[in-house]
Amino acid sequence: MLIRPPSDIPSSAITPREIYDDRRRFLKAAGFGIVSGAAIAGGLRPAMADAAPQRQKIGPYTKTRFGAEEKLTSYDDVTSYNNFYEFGTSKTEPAMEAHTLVTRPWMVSIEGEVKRRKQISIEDLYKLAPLEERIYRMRCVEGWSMVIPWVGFPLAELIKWAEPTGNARFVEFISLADQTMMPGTRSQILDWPYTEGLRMDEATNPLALMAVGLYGEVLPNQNGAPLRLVTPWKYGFKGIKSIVKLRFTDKMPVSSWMKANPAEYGFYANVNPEVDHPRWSQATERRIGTGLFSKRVKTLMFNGYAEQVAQLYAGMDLRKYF
Ligand SMILES: Nc1nc2c(c(=O)[nH]1)N[C@H]1C(S)=C(S)[C@@H](COP(=O)(O)O)O[C@H]1N2
Ligand SMILES: [Mo]
Repeated sequence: MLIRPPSDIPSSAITPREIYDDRRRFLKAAGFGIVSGAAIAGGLRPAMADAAPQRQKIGPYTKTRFGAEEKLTSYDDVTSYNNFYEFGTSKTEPAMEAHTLVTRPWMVSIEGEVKRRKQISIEDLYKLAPLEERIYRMRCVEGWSMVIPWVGFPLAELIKWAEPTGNARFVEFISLADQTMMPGTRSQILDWPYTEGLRMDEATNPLALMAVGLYGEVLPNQNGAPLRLVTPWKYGFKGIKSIVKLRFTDKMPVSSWMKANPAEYGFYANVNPEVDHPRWSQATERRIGTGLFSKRVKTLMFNGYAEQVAQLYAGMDLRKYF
């Protein structure tokens, strides 16, 4: 993913969505019926298909004004083309491997510069605020994008509940790093646990969502169950998955990707077609699911959410604060 430019990834490690979909269609036509993505990508191991977790409806939730006009990326693409290094560095591994993640019981620890330094259960988090659907365009730093109907609640509601002190200027987010449930954490590809951060005004922006579901269903493990961050104006790596801790601080947190490669991954990670990644252009993107030879589309400033977030960065040199 972020370690290598897309062109350096051996073709053996890639299953382009379009080829995958063709295989799926072929398998259906051949009478295999509904076969899970895991089974296909793993070479049709029936045991894996059996282990595929049950899909579970989420609700109730409301639809809001946060809906993109664009065509949604298919459920299959959203849930089988993932980045989740705790389950491997390829796009297909998370869907195959993340069934080992146990998401109940699940506690989230609230720490640092807040009045409520507490553990809160995922059940209580669901009760903090009404769930909403938000259709967001998502842009990975690698150059691909999706349109995903998330279900969640504003991060601002969780922050309000936590009651930050006057010293809280940033929020640090920390993922689970369990070597038994997450095979990827047994190798040092990143400095585990995966961590991310937001400035407080970014975190309380109405766009920042704590997602617990997608497509009207409970978040699949590979998408970061049971709780993940979604900040659609930033590159995908800000959207930290399977969160177990929020720490409020007065200092800018150092995220896992900043630690791994500070020249390539900055704290802000705002989508910006004018600031290239040192190893590739960020001017255009490939919308997943639109065909292998479909034209790349122009990437928009702040991923098209400038109206909502540009004021957060007024006066900042976005080449320096990338
Ligand atoms: N804990 C954790 N969170 C993570 C990642 C990861 O490897 N580990 N990958 C990030 C990256 S690079 C992207 S693009 C998005 C992908 O989210 P999706 O698979 O739900 O589309 O998750 C982000 N959150
Ligand atoms: Mo990404």
